[in-house]
Formats: sequence, C-alpha cells, structure tokens
Amino acid sequence: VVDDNGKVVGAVCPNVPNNWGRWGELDQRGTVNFVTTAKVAAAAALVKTGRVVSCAIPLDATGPVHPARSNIVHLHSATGADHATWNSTGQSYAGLQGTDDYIMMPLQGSTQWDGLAHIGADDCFYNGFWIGVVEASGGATRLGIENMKDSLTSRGVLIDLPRHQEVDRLQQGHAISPGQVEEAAAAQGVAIGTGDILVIRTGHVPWFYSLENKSSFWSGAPGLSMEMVEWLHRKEVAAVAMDNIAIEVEPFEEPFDKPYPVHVRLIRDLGLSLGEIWWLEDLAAVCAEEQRWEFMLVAPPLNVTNASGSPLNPTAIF
Ligand code: UVW
Repeated sequence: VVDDNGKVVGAVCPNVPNNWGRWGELDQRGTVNFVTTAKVAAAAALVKTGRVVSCAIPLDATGPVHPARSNIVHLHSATGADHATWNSTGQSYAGLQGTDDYIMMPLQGSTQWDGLAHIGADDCFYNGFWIGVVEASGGATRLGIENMKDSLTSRGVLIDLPRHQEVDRLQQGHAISPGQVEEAAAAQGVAIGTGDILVIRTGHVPWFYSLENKSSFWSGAPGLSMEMVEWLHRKEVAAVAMDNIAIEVEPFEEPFDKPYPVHVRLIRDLGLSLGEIWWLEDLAAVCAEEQRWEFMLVAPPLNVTNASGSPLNPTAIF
C-alpha cells in the first residue's frame, strides 16, 4: 500500500545500518543533510590560494560509458560554416553570428552523481519511497536529483590509494576496505568527518583512456568493499566520489543476493549519493604539490527536474 507521499505504508529498511526516517519521514536528500551551513563556511575557509581544479572527464564520446547505456551525441546546429556560407541559419537575427549545439546523453554517461532515485530494491527506494515513484512520463517524482541542487558543496578529502600503495592504479577486482582508506588518510595527515565529501582515487578511469582495445576494461573494476558501508555510515560522510565506473568493486563480492550490492546499501539504505567517472589525476597532482588533501569541493548536480542522476563539472578549490 502506497500513501499520498509515495511511501510504502509500513516499510522498514531490511538492513542495518540505514538512515530511513533519520531526517524525517519525507526526507529526499539523505546524507547531504550532514552538510550544514557551518560546514560549507568551514569548507570555504580552506580556500587559500584560489587554485581551481576540475574533476570532470571531457564530456564527449571518447569517455567510458557503461555498455548498458548509449554513448554521448553532440550535434552542432548553428555553426561558423553556416554563417560563412550565408545559409538560412546564418542570416537569422540580422547578421548576428551565433552558434548553437545540442547534446543527447544518458545522465549517467559521464562524470556524474547517482541520485537517490537511481537504485532501489525490494520495491523501495531510500526512506521507503515506492519504486513506482519513478515514472515513464514524469521521471523521479520523488527523490529527484533536483533535491540536491543547493548541496553537494562541502569539504572534500582526497584519498589517493595508488599513491599510498605505490602503484599506477588499483587492479580490477581490488576491494577497498576501511583499513586501506584509514591507512592512506593517516599517511596523508588528513581525517574524514561529518559532512565531508570523500573522494577516492583508484586510477581506473585513466586506465580506460590508455587502452587501445577497451573491451578488457569492462571485465572488472577496483572499488568499495561491502565493509565500507558501515564505515561510511559511522563517519557520517555526505557523499562518495571516485574515478571508477560504479563506486563498488567488480566483480561483486560474494555472497550477494542482487547485482550492485554496495549501490543498494549506500543509495537505498543510507541515502548516500555516489559520484562516478570522476577525473582525479589533476586533483591528485595538485594535492601532492600542495601537500594537502583537503579542499573546498563545489559539486552540485544540474537542476534537472525529476532525474535519477546528473552530469557535472566537480570543482576543487584550494
Ligand atoms: C548502475 O546503474 C548500477 O551503475 P552506475 O551506478 O554506474 O550508474
């Protein structure tokens, strides 16, 4: 039975830990509630040099798009060539020589946030919203990414695992444990706390770009182990972002009852937004140069109405 708010009446999250009800029965923002105005002000106080670093891959058809999705199409509808040849487009607006373009893409097809309407299980999304609240015509009528439009800006902390482990990249199937994160954090001299956006570098997305034949890329990925769920919950992290495809380790850790088991636990149970396919090479280089792994991270999604996710250009400011 679903009530007028789209909630399954009497739904109880089957797993512990979870955040269902923590910020109210109708909350649609989950762990970004940890980011208070004081937290944002403290993050802004980390800005010392004004150095700005993008964490986005190029938004074009060369990037890694999950094989279940179609690639990015970018069309140029008014161009310099139109003006140069004086066709009808070129002559519009009495000689003004403007250009226009269109993009068609899966919202999960580039550097992106997975919002809270992206993954459900057992007919429920985060906080007990019914799976049917994401509709064919209306999209995510609850838990849409637009609920995050004023958020996902906080203190960012980069954990650079390849640097700490003295490797170019973590291998496919490498399961990241809380111990590995804590060890690297201690070596970097940085602590992770309430409301932080945790950014973990693996080197996996750069590996994609280096491959001539991309097919081997899709056979696995380094990513979070199931153990990280309890740790992220205890640390009260606001969001996690990584340079892999789906945050979690692939192949999935055994035993699992559904594919993408870490997604289910983080998105549905905790209400934690996941940043995927981020580009962290430039950020890692600046962190190493400045010898600091904390910064202001400005990473709100696009204000796409009723969307399950959003591309973005996450920006670290030092
Ligand atoms: C899934 O849809 C499970 O993957 P991603 O999080 O990469 O979008």
